Amino acid sequence: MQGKIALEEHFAMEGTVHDSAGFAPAEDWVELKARLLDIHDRRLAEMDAHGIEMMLLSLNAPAVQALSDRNRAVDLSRRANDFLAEQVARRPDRFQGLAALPMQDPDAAARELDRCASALGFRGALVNGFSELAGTDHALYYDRKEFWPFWSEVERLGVPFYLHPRNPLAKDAAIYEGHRWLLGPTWAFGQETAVHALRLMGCGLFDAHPRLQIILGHMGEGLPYSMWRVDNHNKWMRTQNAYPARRKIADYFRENFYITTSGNFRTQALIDAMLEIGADRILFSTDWPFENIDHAADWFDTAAISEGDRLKIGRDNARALFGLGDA
Ligand code: GRE
Ligand code: ZN
Repeated sequence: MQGKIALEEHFAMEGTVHDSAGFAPAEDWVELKARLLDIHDRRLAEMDAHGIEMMLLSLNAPAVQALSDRNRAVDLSRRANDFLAEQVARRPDRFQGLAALPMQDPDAAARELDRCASALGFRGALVNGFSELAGTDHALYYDRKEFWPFWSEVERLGVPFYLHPRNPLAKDAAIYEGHRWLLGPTWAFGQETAVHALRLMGCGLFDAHPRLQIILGHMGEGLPYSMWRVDNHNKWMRTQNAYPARRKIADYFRENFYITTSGNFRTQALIDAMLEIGADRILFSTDWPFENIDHAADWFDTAAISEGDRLKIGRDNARALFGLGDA
């Protein structure tokens, strides 16, 4: 399929690229690093070769979210977003931006999102999971009340928020002890991000802000496959889930979430997602440079789905969600 739009597509700056070093064996790091630091050469050639017209770019992980100093988080976000805006300005027909945000300071994050959406023309934000903050030894998840004014601003601006994975803090990762292969994209990324998304759904955020739209990668981080069980376990018991939100979790999933195909190039999983969240809320993505563009595109272009659904997932849903026009 020609004209695809992809939106979990990462770049790095010299100051953040080392955050990705632990995710490649030494012999592949040279390649991964070069891919992360490139925007206009290899990346564009890969896009041309595989029918990707547009990438929405975002900073690598965990970057801003791992800076426990609030001021450094604010500073890195600004620098990354200014850098990205310059890159986008060189090829606005092929690249658009998603903002990095200093969630360690919710007011500053709201202001930075406003600046990115208004002054820089970015299409939304991509945040790498929970944030760390000096003075607290725990992960800050965004269902906490101090983030609700931030969410109010996201809703007002009408831009999507991509909740991207990161690994759990070491103190929360006992289950992976002695099994480090389960960290990262194998399993821990999905577990971490799915629980964060469920916290957002259960806390009542979407009752207060029904127009918020959250994007999850990796075919929904396992949530489509488990959505029925979340709401329907132990049905005979008089009390099931006790949470502040008013509606079933699946209602929020279907109305306040989109998912992408990033790094999960499997037709069986896509069809399950289509049956749970619907083809209107699934968006093509690759997860370059961690995944290969040819692996993503060759799979998607020939996946056994209808051509109408392919056009929606490959391009039209993203156009509508991000206001990318009909060019
Ligand atoms: C990502 O950000 O998408 C990512 C990493 C590390 C390994 C795999 C991966 O940051 O997809
Ligand atoms: Zn990613």
